[in-house]
Amino acid sequence: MKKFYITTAIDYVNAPPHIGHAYEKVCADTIARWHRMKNEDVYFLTGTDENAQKNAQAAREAGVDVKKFVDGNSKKFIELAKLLNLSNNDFIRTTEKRHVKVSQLIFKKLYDKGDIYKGNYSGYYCEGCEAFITEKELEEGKCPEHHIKPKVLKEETYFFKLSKYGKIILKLLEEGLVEPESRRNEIINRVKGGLNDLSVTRKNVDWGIQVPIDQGHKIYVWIDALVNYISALEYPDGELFKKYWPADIHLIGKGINWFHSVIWPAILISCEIELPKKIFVHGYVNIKGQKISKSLKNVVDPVKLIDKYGADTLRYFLLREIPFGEDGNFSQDSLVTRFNSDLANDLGNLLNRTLTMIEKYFDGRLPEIDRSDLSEIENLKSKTLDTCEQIFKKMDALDFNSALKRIWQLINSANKFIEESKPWVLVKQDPDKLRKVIYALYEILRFVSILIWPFMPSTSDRIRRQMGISRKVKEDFLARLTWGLSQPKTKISKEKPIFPRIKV
Ligand code: ME8
Repeated sequence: MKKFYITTAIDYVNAPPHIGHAYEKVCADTIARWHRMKNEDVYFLTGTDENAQKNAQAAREAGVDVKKFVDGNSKKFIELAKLLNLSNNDFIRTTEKRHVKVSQLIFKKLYDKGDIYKGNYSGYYCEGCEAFITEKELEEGKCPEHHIKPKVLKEETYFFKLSKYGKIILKLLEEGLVEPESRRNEIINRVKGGLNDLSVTRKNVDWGIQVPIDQGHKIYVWIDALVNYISALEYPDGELFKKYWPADIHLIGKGINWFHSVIWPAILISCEIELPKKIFVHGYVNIKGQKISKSLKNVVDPVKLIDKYGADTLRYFLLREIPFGEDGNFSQDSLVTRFNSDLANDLGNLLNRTLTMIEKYFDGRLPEIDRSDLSEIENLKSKTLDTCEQIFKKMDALDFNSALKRIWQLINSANKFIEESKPWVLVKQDPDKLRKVIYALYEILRFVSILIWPFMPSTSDRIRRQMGISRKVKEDFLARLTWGLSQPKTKISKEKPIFPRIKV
């Protein structure tokens, strides 16, 4: 069985999760489920980044003990993962012992390799990024990502010899480590400008992981954060590490590309650990074109949206609306518009109409058909199989919104087929054809229930339950995408509409 290891970024716990966090996790879950459907042995990791100074700062501002504060917020991320119906195998918190141990081990390995030396850092530090920032990168004296003035730091520190790895990292990037190409080129250009050694410890801070070779320093948070991808697998001796490493995909947002595409590979090379296969960089969810930020007071709470519209609606909206790799906008108005058109009108109606006809014309059981001549539904069959083929390609390219578009084209052809074949006329004039029409519609719905599973797993379950199919979509379901597997006489059990229209 082919293994597939996918990770997300681990989120800072200086505040509760926002919709951008939900977006990344939903994308990763969709990829994980897609690979499960391909019968691969998937390991999906997510978690929280807890040792950052910005977490400690937020706790101080809230007047709460730092550990209590991060525990409280981390819980909200764990809760969100459940509410979003994520299929993660593990959730790592970087304050856990298992993580601290491996972070210290990696630091020690870098030191033993001769890649760490003591020196003095003097320059800027952006607490939003938790990153050292050069004068050249500032825009009007502020960090371009967080629009805040960086701190001026002058302190003793240990440096990691990042500069030593410039050439090899450039080669890796040119070989395609990072996708999409535009994000890869950004980093290539920066690396060509030369790499500076990186300050990897902080003095005079009391929150963070102890440097193993010097009691007076804490490990710079990005060094420990990146290590989560292997500490969760119990590097170096754990069975999980042996089985799943290297990661097949590190899924991250565009703001943290540098850390993953340059610093992480350098650490791994220094420690003689295999490199991840791909780093996929997604865009941002913006609000009215603006970045989500506390200071702009435009933070959207995904939990409230899930309460109001359901997890699958939010998942569908994010995956359908935002082309993967690009930025996109969120607004409740567009979510409701999509809900009413795509979910209530197109998918909900197709299910409802088809099941109503099975109830009305066939006493609630899928009719038997004469398989010797299926010419009347041949066109629909080939459209369905062709759609599947195209979707497979889109899914492998992580082009979710095109894959969803294709599924919806199929749904709409089925709706059109109802209009054109007029079952209410056939019932009197051509019962034989009616049976075939109904069978074809039911088959398409069965295909749809499988194809939407990576995107909307509970909707898939709900559709299948109403269709009388007891087996839930899981592993190896691609083989079920074969036309004609639906069993005549299957008893359906129609329920209330799955997506009742929202009044605007
Ligand atoms: O960067 N839209 O944590 P984080 C989409 N702890 N994605 C967004 C986003 C938005 N509006 N805002 C943030 C960190 N993200 C580090 C990661 S990994 C070893 C350490 C993405 O809470 C962001 O790019 O700021 C990142 O991938 C993830 O959410 C966590 O962001």
